[in-house]
Amino acid sequence: MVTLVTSNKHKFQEIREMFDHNGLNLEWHELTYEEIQADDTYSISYDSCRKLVNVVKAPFFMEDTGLYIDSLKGFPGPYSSYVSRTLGNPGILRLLNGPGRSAKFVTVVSYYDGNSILQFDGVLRGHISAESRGENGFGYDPIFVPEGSDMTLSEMGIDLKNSLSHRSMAISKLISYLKRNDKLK
Ligand code: ITT
Repeated sequence: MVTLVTSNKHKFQEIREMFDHNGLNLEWHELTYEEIQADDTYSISYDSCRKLVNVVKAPFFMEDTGLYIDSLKGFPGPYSSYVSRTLGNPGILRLLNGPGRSAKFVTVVSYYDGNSILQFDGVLRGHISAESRGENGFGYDPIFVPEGSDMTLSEMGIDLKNSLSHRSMAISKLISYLKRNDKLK
């Protein structure tokens, strides 16, 4: 049994769906942990995982996700959580007047097997919509339109989001690793 550490129930729901589809069990350890401020999602995710090694029973994983807006030099990136709580989606829309709306989501999963930490990533490119749309999902989903789609992530249900998202790419890599290495017995 593998444990996911997160304070975010939406993340747990999305990831549990994927584990379910693969016939795997997932335990949720609901915990809010401190994140360092660093330039990239990989170091933030690694550092948070390392600090949990003596707190949570292995094997476990957590993930860090950031929204990077090209015309804002990657902002909010590592500040995604703070910016979502403060500026929110209306604030992001106000910052972006006109063209230059391309952006990406990056998810970095850090998995601790009791011995070492392994990382798996996923990137979803797209753009920030002109207005907030949709009822599903969470966070920046109402203002993010994936490449090749007309819908925001919020207008998609969980299955459609999971078929293309940053998170599902990173989690697919984790699941393949776990299956390949027979880590789930
Ligand atoms: P944990 O750290 O406890 O897992 P969190 O919600 O703080 O939960 P992150 O730091 O990874 O998670 O997320 C940073 C911000 O990005 C936060 O405001 C999220 O709502 C948002 N976010 C993360 N994944 C997202 C997704 O798939 N779609 C839209 N917004 C997302």
